[in-house]
Amino acid sequence: MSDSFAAGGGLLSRRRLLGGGLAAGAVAAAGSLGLVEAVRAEAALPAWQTEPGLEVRPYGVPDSHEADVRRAIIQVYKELAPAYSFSGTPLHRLRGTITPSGLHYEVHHGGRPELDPARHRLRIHGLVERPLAFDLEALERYPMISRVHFLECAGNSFMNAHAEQAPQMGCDMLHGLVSNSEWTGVPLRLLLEEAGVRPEGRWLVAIGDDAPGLARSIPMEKAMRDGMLALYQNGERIRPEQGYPMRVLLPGYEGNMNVKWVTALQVVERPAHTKDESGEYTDLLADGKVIALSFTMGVKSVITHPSGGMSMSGPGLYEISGLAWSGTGPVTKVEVSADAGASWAEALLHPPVLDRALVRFSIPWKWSGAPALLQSRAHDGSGAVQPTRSEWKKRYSPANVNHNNSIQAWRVTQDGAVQNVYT
Ligand SMILES: Nc1nc2c(c(=O)[nH]1)N[C@H]1C(S)=C(S)[C@@H](COP(=O)(O)O)O[C@H]1N2
Ligand SMILES: [Mo]
Repeated sequence: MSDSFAAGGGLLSRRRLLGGGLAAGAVAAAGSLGLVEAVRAEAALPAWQTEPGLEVRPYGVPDSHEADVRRAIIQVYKELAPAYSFSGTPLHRLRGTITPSGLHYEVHHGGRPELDPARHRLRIHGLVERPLAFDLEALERYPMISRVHFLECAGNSFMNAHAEQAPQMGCDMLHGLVSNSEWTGVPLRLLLEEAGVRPEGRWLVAIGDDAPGLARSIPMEKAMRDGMLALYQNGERIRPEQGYPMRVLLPGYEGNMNVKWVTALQVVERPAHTKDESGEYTDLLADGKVIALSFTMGVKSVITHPSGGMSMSGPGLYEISGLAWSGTGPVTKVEVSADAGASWAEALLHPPVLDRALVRFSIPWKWSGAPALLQSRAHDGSGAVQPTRSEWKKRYSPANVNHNNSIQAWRVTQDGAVQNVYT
């Protein structure tokens, strides 16, 4: 079978591996086990074959050998404010697209409150006909919807925006502030319609019941279109880290607008310019202007396999795999380059390709063993294309760290190390 290259640097047609006939070489070692050893190995039966297994348990956890698959905790003001923390999903240790709930990324501005679900209330007040308060029991009686959506912190990939030298870190530290879950809850529209929004009520201020009382202004039109009061995450009640017992979910919008532990929705005429939106989440542009309220996350992709900190075990066939997403709609195309951007080949998008959810892409790659530069570039249905790092830097002030959706470059060295580089 001759190789059909799809682009330079050894990229093969994205359909190639699915056709079969190309063993990646990993299984070859098993065949080298001699007959005598094989027989001896069979003779000594391990305990788990001769005795009953362990007792059943009411709630499962990952195997003990997987204990190092965990979130990377980043406390940028560790001394001053340890409760202000980020923890990145180990994207490079996961496959598929759904983030296990225990590994969903976290951003806490003031730590995680421990709320009593029996006492928690969601109030809808302000410019409404009937101010309402809901407890969890009442909300359980409303019709619910389920949607798979990504959530991404506006500050995701900030280290690559910011640091002079490309930081040597893995996907968890660099890009781990994005996760993907199936969220289930009550459409905000149902609750708002019950309260009766007055015509002048064009905005909502959502307020969280944590120490910083994180608050964000949300366009009423967005809340009515596809906003959700999420109560469940991947089938079970939302984790404490994700806002137990309830959070706002605004598909495609920057993470901080998805207010956790939400306790109030105040209907107002115009944006409140809360501390959270007038400070940290204002985007600074190159020309000195700002985007005071920026909502939608840009089109983006990250190669997770191989990625920073990994090492390749010699030349041969590999599958390049990664994740892509856009806050605007479904990803339509991901291209991969293995020759520093000289040529690009289209990767396979693994179904289902959902609206504002993570999608897995892959492409087979025959690594010659020479130094290589791997990059991925995502497109969405609005025609938006992921920018290069220099294009992205041109748009924003050097002080801006939010909304870095620029193309990531991984260098593979001759000895198989994978490093983060700026191009
Ligand atoms: N009440 C409250 N809501 C909050 C936050 C917070 O600190 N307090 N952090 C916000 C930020 S900055 C992000 S990116 C997302 C993170 O959601 P997650 O921790 O479930 O991943 O929640 C947002 N909602
Ligand atoms: Mo965030």
